Amino acid sequence: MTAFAAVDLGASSGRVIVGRVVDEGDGPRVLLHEVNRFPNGPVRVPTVPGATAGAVAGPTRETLHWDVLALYRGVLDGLRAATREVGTLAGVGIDSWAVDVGLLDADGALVANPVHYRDARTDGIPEKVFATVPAAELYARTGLQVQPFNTVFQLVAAQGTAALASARQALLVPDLLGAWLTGTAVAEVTNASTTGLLDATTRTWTTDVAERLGIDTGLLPPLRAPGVLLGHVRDDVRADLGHHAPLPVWTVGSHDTASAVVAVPAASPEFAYVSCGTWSLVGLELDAPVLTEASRAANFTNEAGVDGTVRYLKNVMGLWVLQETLRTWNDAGLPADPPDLLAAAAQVPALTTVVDIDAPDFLPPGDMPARIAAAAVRTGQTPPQSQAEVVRCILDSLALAYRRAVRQAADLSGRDVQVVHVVGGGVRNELLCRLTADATGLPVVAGPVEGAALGNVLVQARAAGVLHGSLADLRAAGARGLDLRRYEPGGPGTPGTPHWDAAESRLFP
Ligand code: LFR
Repeated sequence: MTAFAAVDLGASSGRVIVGRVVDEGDGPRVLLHEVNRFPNGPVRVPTVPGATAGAVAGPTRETLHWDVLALYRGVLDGLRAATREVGTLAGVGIDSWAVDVGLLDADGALVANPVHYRDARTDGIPEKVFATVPAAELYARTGLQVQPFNTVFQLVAAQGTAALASARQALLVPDLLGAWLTGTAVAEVTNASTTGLLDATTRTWTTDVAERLGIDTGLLPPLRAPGVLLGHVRDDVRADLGHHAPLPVWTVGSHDTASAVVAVPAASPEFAYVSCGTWSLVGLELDAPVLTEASRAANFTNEAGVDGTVRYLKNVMGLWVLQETLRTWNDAGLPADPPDLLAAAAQVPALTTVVDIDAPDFLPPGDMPARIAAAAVRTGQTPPQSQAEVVRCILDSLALAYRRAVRQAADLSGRDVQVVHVVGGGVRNELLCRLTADATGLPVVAGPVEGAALGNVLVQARAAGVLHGSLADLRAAGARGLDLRRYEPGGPGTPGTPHWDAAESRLFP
């Protein structure tokens, strides 16, 4: 038995998970055990007027930040717990959400807490960038979807700030934590592909584009592929963890979605996936990017996957809308128990109200039920009234968005799709899985829940020489012993595929 620690940081919680690779004669498989879970979330912080003595105070601004030091503590606590549990770890791998960076100054010290991708500082920035580098040119180079939070837009938004002026290096969140553990600063390529500064074909930095946008290319660290040695945990940290042997840190698909896609238990290439957590990432795994104008118009992204694959996908707003809805109700003193609400939502007639769940209104934190009501009114529908109706509207709208994304991805890439794999927290949402099968008209295979952590461990295990072979071999090891559930279109409580056709043409004429 060999054990690895997967650090998987999500938008609402961070986790450290021990993955044991075991083989009882029927081939290797991975057993996961969570050893630490800690909360994560945005912290809204104001600037303080007059922070510079003698300066004329500007208007106070508020910025959404991540509390990255609390995350680092959670990671260290988790690695300590993992060491207590298994004695000696064969490695550590780190993945998290994408795009956000920590800036380091000339001393290598963190300048400020990373800004959260849901902060409004990038409002209007994409348009400003496109005036210098046209959107079509950027897409042809980077293959990246336009999301206001892409790192390139964040760096342009930060121009003129004291923080950026003092920055010498910009590290994506997993790379920042990896640098703190090992002292080695790199940009792991799957996550680097979400910056808007990586060439989709050559997988090198587009330094010429950065220069045209006035971005200091010195901020961009050397690139590293997933599945290599980053370095060893520094001796002082290792002593503090109680880990006696040298402790390697391996690069993995440090973009959580890249790790989740590694863990998709697909048996043939003709699959689509929904990596379903705070976001739902819906798409295909391809061998080469799709950089056509039609693909750009549909805002599909070509993010880098493990082993040179391309994650051709669309960001669907995801369970975030449900999470924020529950938070809004909770703050208002209304019942907000997910199992009860989901059971009630299952009783609501399907497709009564559907909204474009990917509309920009749903991106920032806030009162989602009010935004859903406004979206319903805008499209000539009756807003959902009861809490159950609101939840049902969210789930129907998500399933409709998954259906559109799967079909568009297949059309734009020419890939045939036979099955939809749902991985991540959404696996637990039976109603959503049923609706997804019905909406797409395809069987849904749900599992694993901890997709990103499993993919993280699989890539580490191969780097360490414990597993061998291709991505397909890793997937087979990951799938062995998983408890997968299959849903067919036309399941109980679903309206049938023709009703989704009608809803789609009503909402997206
Ligand atoms: C999912 C995810 C998405 C990315 C979004 C923001 O956790 O990594 O893939 O678009 O978060 O970083």
